[in-house]
Amino acid sequence: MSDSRVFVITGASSGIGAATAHRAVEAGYRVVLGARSKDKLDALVEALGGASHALAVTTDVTKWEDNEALIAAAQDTFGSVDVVFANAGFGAARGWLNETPEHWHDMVLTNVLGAAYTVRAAIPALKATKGHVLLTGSVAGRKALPGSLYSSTKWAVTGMSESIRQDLNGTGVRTTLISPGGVETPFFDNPSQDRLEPDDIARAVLYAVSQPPHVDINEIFVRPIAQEG
Ligand code: NJP
Repeated sequence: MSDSRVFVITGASSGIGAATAHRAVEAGYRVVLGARSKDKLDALVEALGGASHALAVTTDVTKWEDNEALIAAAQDTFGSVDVVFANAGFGAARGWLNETPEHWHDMVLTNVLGAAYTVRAAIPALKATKGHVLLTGSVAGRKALPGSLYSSTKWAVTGMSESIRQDLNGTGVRTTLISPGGVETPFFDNPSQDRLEPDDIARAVLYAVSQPPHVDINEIFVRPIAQEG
């Protein structure tokens, strides 16, 4: 794989996004890291080998102009955009009365509109490179979880991924939905040994992007071996 290929990741400051950045650099990509936490992104750039391998761009995916700036920074600094991983997102307490309306507001905007904005901003660049779109869905986007608006947002991402795939059909751009089960990340407040590691998902992402150009892995669904639901 050429080392000129460029991999943009949102939600890159921790968990699945950060683990994917490590695997992408290992595979020869240069990575562009988007999230709101500048300090974490700067530390990750250092851990990935510095400015020749990685670029940090402070990004709030709910803001359209931040998504435009993320893609522009990737093109200006590294020359192209080959992969975009719309991964930023977070959850909420289950139960229709158990979370604040403000938290719901921010979660829906981040998980749904944020992902749509990131892909929208990237499409012209991806068409030019016959690149690859990946979105982080969830097991919760394949089965309804009780009292979970989070689950509803991930059902939206499941549908969004297929909508994007059909919209880009024939352009050479590939689309992959990554649907994880439980992964041990800051997503959860309580630690558990029964979950996947972020690197387990990162390897799935790299599997999808490393296929020959005529192969489009449309969805990868990964659960830990002990997950019931
Ligand atoms: O969690 P975490 P994961 N704009 O908390 C960022 C899905 N998922 O890796 O902005 C830009 O380590 C946040 O950064 P910061 C999950 O729904 C997970 O597990 O600096 N970025 C951080 O980098 C999500 O879509 C599990 O606070 C924003 C990242 O998002 C994806 O996996 C299971 C942002 C979250 O990283 C990654 O989550 C599953 C914004 N407005 C799906 N808001 C699981 N862990 O079990 C947040 O099925 N971020």
